[in-house]
Parts: sequence; structure tokens; C-alpha cells
Amino acid sequence: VALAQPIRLLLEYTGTSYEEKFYSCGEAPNYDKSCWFDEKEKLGIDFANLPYLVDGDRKIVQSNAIMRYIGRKHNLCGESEDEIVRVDILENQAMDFRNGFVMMCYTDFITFVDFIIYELLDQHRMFEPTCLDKFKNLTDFLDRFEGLEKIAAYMKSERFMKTPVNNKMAKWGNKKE
Ligand SMILES: N[C@@H](CCC(=O)N[C@@H](CS)C(=O)NCC(=O)O)C(=O)O
Repeated sequence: VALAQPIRLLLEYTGTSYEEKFYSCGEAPNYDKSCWFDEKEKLGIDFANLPYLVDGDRKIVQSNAIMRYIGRKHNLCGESEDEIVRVDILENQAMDFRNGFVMMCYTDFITFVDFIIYELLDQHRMFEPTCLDKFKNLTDFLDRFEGLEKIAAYMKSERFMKTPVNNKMAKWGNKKE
């Protein structure tokens, strides 16, 4: 959907008839993309990429080039120099905005600090089991952390030690349970 969606919206808005061609990747874990890569070099498109637009003999890639091409046909690129500059800035600002969100959607955001915070919050929960109940964001965080495949497997294994939390001389958390 993503990069092609503004193109679809603009085609619909301008009453342009179009035919869609979809390339669907396979399922996890490999997300096989051969349906696209087998065809990519054969399409005769410079810098072949997805999405692409074919309009007669014209083949266009880069979603914003496609948008501008359709926009130009329908006088949707701004008129005065000031308008055109403004449109160009917004086009690129929107791409930065999109890419930030895309990064968030496709990336694992766990850092080493998550491991520290998990362990600390977990200790507090062991000390006082209800202390996080009012903080759903924190209990969700703990659940997500414990749901990580490698962490969940470790916690189920014999290697996992939950206690003692502290050394022998501590007043709390000094016992192996
Ligand atoms: N800057 C390009 C990015 C295109 C792009 O990253 N396309 C992704 C799909 S969203 C892709 O899988 N391209 C196929 C390829 O790299 O061969 C655009 O705006 O069109």
C-alpha cells in the first residue's frame, strides 16, 4: 500500500483510469520477493523500483516523480514560483515525515537500556507486586520484554535465575527461592 497509496488517491481524484499490478512477497520468515526481483530487470525501466507507473511508452519510478507527473497533468503543482517552491518543500518534508514513521514501523527499537529498566521494574514488582498496577505502559513494557523470543526461552530454561536479587547481607532479596 504505502508509497503507492498517494498515487492511487491522486489517480482517483483526477478521474484517471488505471490498472494495478501487485507484487506480493511471501510469508515470514523469508518474505520471498522473487515475484518482483525476477521481473525487475526485465521491465525495461531505468532505476526500476516499486511503485512504478506505465503511461503509454512512458515508464516512471520514484513515487514523488510519479506524483508530480500526474500533478502536472492536472495543474496541481502550484502556479507562482512561490507556490511551486512551497509545494517542493512540503513534498520533501512529507517524505522525511513518512520515513521517520516507516523506520519506527519496521525497526526493533530495543536498546541496552530496556534490559536495565526491565530488570529494575521487575525487582520492584517482586518487592511489591501491585506497585505497577496503575501504570499500564510499564506493565505492557514488562510483558513485551518477557515476550521477546530469546528472553522467553531463557526464562523457561534451567539457566535462568530469578533470585537471589541481592547479596547475602541485604535486608531484602538475599534468598534463593
Ligand atoms: N524513493 C523510492 C523508494 C521506493 C522503495 O523503497 N520501494 C520499495 C517498496 S516501498 C521496494 O520494495 N522497492 C523494490 C526494489 O528496491 O527493488 C520511491 O519513493 O518510490
